[in-house]
Amino acid sequence: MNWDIDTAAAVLLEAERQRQDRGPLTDEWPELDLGTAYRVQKRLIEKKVEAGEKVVGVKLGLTSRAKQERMGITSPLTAVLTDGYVLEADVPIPLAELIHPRVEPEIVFVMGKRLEGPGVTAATALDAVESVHAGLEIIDSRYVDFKFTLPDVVADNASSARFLVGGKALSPKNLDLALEACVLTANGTVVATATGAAVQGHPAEALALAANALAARGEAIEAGQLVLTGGLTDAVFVHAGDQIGAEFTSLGSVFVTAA
Ligand code: 0L1
Ligand code: MG
Repeated sequence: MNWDIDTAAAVLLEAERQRQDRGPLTDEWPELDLGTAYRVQKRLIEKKVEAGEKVVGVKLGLTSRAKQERMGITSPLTAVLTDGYVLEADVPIPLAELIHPRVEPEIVFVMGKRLEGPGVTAATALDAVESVHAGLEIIDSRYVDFKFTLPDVVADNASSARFLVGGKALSPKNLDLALEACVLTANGTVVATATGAAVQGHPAEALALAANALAARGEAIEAGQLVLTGGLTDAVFVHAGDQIGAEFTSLGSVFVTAA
């Protein structure tokens, strides 16, 4: 194959649509560097938008040590959320549409103001946040066994598949998000715990990181957009009939089942 940005985006999109995992792009296209991978990700999102989806926000990935250790990658990354990834409350994870989904707990921001780097700090980032929510992200790498390099996973829009956001909305002003505790449960059993500090020391640090990284590519986080700040814990595999929950001290609980 003669690899270029458009071909790589089309191959990854087809893998997602056909539920067909594949080897890392970098095995066949070793020249795929990080800058090129973000251009593949951008093209992949353009293709989703051309097919009718709308961009609704941004997500960070690999912001916690638990996730970095699991994936063997130490750099956080950003990806794009579209409405095609939204899982409405009480709708089960559609296993028939996914390859090998895993679920992870997230702290989610809804932006009140536009946030544009460079030079964004955690304090200025938090000032732009309208509300904070509990969330769950369903990830589904298009690569066999979730095995990838950083450029591979960036090109694959950070394994994005579905996400849901809890209905409880809190102002960030009265919260200490570093101390916000989260328990991840699978069928009622605790499988992992963390506090918000797991996400870059504070989820607002992750938000600032995203704004500054996007600025380097000429982009910003818009008012009204959602930001998933990254899995607090490792992600758990999910099978038919499972119920996964993210239970937070202040942000409330979010549950999802798989069907
Ligand atoms: O929130 C996250 O850390 C998502 C990382 C995406 C990469 C993956 O774990 O497949
Ligand atoms: Mg995530």
